[in-house]
Amino acid sequence: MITLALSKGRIFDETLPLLAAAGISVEAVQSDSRKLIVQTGDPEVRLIIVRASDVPTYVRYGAADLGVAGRDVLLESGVEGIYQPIDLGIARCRLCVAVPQGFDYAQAVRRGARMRVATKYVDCARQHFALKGVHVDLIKLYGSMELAPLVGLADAIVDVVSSGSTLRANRLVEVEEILAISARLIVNQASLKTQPRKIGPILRAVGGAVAARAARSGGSS
Ligand code: PRT
Ligand code: MG
Repeated sequence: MITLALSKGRIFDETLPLLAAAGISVEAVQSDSRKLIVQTGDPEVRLIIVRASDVPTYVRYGAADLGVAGRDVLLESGVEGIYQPIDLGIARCRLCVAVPQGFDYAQAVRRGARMRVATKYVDCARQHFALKGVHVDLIKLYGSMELAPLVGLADAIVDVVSSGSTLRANRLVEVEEILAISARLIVNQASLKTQPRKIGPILRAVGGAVAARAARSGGSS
C-alpha cells in the first residue's frame, strides 16, 4: 500500500487533477469531512489528510511514502530523509515582507537598524534579514500574521501572499519579495528504494501531467 499525505484546501484541490492524470481517481472530499484516511480508485494507493506543516513529518518518518508540501513548509521543516523530485507548480504564492501603509521601510532597514518582525517563517526571515545586514527581533506566530503590526506587536511581517487581498484588507503593503513558492511532490527516500515498482510509475505519470499542463499553457505553467 502506498500512502500519500495531503493537506485539505488548495493543495488537496490542485493535486487531484494531477493524480487523475496518473490514473489515481479520488472522489471529492467535503471540506467539513472528518475523514483522515481516503481511499482512491487504485486499491494500492490511499491518501491521508494532515496539516500542511505536518506533511514533511509524515513523509520523513515513512508514515507516508509520498506527500505534497509547499516550498515554504519544506524550508522551515528541513528535508532530511526526503526527496523532492517534482515541482508541481500548484498552490503558487510568494513569501514577502509587508508593512503598514505609510511605514518607512527603507528607513527601517538601513544598515545597523533594528526592527521587530512577526512571522511563522522564522528561519527564512532570519536568513533574509541577515543577508541585508538588518537586525531583527523575530516574533513567532502560528497564524493571522496580518494582525501583528496593527496592534503594535511588530513593525513588519513575513508571510505568504497570493492575491494580496488579505494584505489590502488590513492596510498593509508588500515591500519585498523573499521567495517564489509552489508545492512539491515529496518522497520518503527509503520508500523509493523498497517500492520502486509502485512509486516509480506514479512519479513518472505525475511528472508527465505537470509537463503536459506546462505545454498547454505555452510553457508558463
Ligand atoms: O491554514 P492552516 O493553518 O491549516 O495551514 P496552512 O496555512 O499552512 O495551509 P494552507 O492549506 O492554507 O496552505 C498550504 C500551502 O499553500 C502553503 O504552505 C503555501 O505553500 C501555499 N499557499 C498558496 C498559501 C497561499 N497561497 C496563501 N494565500 N498559503 C497561505 N496563504 C494565505 C496567506 O498568508 C493569506 O493569509 O492565505 C491568505 C490569503 O492570501 P491572499 O494573498 O490571496 O489574500
Ligand atoms: Mg492557511
